[in-house]
Parts: sequence; structure tokens; C-alpha cells
Amino acid sequence: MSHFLMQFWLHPAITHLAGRIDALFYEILVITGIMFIIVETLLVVFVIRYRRRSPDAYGQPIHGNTPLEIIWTLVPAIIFVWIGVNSVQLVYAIQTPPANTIHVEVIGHQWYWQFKYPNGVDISSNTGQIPHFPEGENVLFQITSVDVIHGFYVPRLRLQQDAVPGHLTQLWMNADTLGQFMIRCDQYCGVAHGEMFVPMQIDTPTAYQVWLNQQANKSA
Ligand SMILES: [Cu+2]
Repeated sequence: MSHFLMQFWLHPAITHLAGRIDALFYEILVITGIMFIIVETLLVVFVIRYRRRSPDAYGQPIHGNTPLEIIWTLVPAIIFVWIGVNSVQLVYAIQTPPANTIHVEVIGHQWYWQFKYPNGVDISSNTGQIPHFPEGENVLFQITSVDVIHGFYVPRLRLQQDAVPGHLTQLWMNADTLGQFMIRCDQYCGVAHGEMFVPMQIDTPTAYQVWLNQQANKSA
């Protein structure tokens, strides 16, 4: 796809899991897309072909067609079960963090994100600080809010989790792409809601450690 058109479509996923979410999305899109075209085409064909041609025309009485009815019940049922099994498997994978994770607290504020690392490093997006995370390692975001409901949404992860006062929600990632990716607040949280649109950075594990140590020394 051209660079111009890509702006309007999904930007590449940065985790294996996000890739699986995209794959499921495309599978459902193709199935429903094909069904849409078949149904709409038949609708138009039937409307034209079987239209009433004279004021006193009557349709033939029909008493059903058992094989046809079995087919049009069974085929969609199989497709739905297949989509359901795939979706549930993926939901479990998303909701089950691996054993070895770096725990990072994510706290929503009006109007910035705060990130607390295990070694005490404390990053707030309203001061222009960018939270860093290592590539190829499991990171578990433990999400809450101190005021209103915010939404921790990272489009390139294809994942969102509400930040709710008094509750801890979670979301995990294992990023495979270096660079800066945007975090959005996707629950409208007041006038400066838009200021919660900030980057995070994925570093190599070594660069991440260097950054983390620098931050720890700064605050010490
Ligand atoms: Cu917010």
C-alpha cells in the first residue's frame, strides 16, 4: 500500500500479540466482506428478477426446502464457532501475562501519565519525560488513576485498558520494534484530555538499562 494510504490504515503492530489481533481482524473482515457482497448482490438481483410484473400477479406457494435450510444454518454456525474459538483464545493470551515481567505502574492524572518503575524511577509526561521500555522483554503495566477515569491506549499494541480510580487494571506487552510510539488517553477526561497523547520509547535491553540507571541517579 502506498505511503499516503497507509496514514488511514492500521500502522504496523509492534508486538507478536498485536500481529495476532490484526490477523483475526482481517479474517473477520474478509469473511464478513464476502458475505456482504454475496447478500447485497443477491438482494439486487432478486429485487429486479422477481419484481411484480403485473398488478394481479401472485407468487408461487413455497413449503420450504430442508437441505437448503440445513446448509444455511450449519455453515454460518460453523463460521461463528470458528471466529468465537479464535477470539477467546486471543483474549486469554492478552489477559494472561507471562511469568517474568517488569512491573510498571501507570497512573492517570488530569492531565498526564505517570510511570513508576520497580527501582523507584518516576516519569511524568507533563514534564516532557518519555517512559522507556526494553525490546523483547515482558512489561506489565499496572494501571490506575488518581482522579477521573482515563484510558491507557497504545494503538500500535492494538490494546486499551481503562485507568479507574481505586482499581488496578493491567495490560502486558513484549515489544519487537524499536522507536517511539504514541500513548493515547481514550476516555474523555476533561479540557486538557488531548495532552495525554504522549510518546513512549522502545529501546534495546542495554540502552534501556543505561536509561533506567541514568534516571535513578538523577532522582537520587
Ligand atoms: Cu485522560
